Amino acid sequence: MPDLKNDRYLRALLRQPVDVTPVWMMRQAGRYLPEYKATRAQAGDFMSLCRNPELACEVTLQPLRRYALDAAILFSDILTVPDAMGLGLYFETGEGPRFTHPVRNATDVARLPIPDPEQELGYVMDAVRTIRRELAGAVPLIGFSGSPWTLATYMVEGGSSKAFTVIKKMLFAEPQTLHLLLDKLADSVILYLNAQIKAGAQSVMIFDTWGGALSGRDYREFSLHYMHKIVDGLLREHEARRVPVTLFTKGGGQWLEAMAATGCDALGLDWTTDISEVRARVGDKVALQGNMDPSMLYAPPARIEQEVETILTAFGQGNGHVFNLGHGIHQDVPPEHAGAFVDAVHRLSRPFHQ
Ligand code: 1CP
Repeated sequence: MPDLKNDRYLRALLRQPVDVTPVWMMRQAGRYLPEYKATRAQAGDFMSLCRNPELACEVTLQPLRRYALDAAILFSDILTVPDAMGLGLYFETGEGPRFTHPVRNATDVARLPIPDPEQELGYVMDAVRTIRRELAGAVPLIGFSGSPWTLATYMVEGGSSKAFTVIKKMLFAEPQTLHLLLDKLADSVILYLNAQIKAGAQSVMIFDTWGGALSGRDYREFSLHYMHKIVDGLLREHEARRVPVTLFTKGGGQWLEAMAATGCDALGLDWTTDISEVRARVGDKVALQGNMDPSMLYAPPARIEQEVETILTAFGQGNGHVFNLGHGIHQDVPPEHAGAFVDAVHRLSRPFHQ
């Protein structure tokens, strides 16, 4: 791609040849970096950081200054969408996200607006435009959203959850209400991601962090169905370029064939699946992103390098692999270990592309 100095990430997502395996890290901008903590302190709090396009751009670029990453990811959060629907997002120190007005019944669902991405979420689009300008074609920019199911878990539970009892009560006792909510979220996410693409996101990823809490049948009906609707509604080509779409269901290893059948370009894998088996199952349909256990970054660099080699060997020769962690980087990982990881992927992957 003429306007991109490094297009390995996009090429790998489209299963085209690359010189070395591209790598980025989920949550690569975050609290393990002292410079992130300093910028967040400057912004005041997390949501003020998200709402300030210049500072959101600054933290997006911070990991790229340290490491030879092959992609930038928009600094924002999946919960900006429910916030824009009027739920009142706030962060309780040490407790994670909370909503002042959780969604509990059909009346609450009917009242929810579908946000206009250039209005209520205009600060996200401004961040995308600012980051694209500052990247100046160094690497591609990834846009993202939560999946309808994952967003709904926060909206109905009122915050983070471990057992998901409130949303599962809605799922089993009032499934039509949940379907109305998920459908509204799918429509909101389509508008939101298409606006990110128009603002400059060169690929998009859908985070279904909590899809793995469902049975196989419920996953298809309440999560995958709505991600499929989103994939169908996305701008797949923009300014004559393919915009690759990645789906990531944490704990979704059993359902990868069904996920690939949505027509997405790539699947994100957590560390519980063996990437060689996954390649045999779906590698002729989609690219694969993953899948080192993020806790491996606590190990000494020599052990990290060994693990990188193991995963590269498991994927094997050829195209269609984007290296990543199987979930977000932990906040107490030593930054040098992340550097050892990124360098190892580039250094050790060359023989797999000859
Ligand atoms: O204190 C802080 O600085 C806030 C910590 C933090 C950060 C760094 C939150 C709050 N969000 C983010 C950024 C973020 N969130 C990104 C930035 C881009 C990157 O560098 O990767 C992205 C892509 C997300 C997405 C996100 N937010 C997901 C999906 C991916 C995943 O990690 O599973 C989820 C589930 C959230 C919700 C959320 N936001 C923040 C927290 C602490 C949480 C998780 C709460 C929980 O466990 O339920």
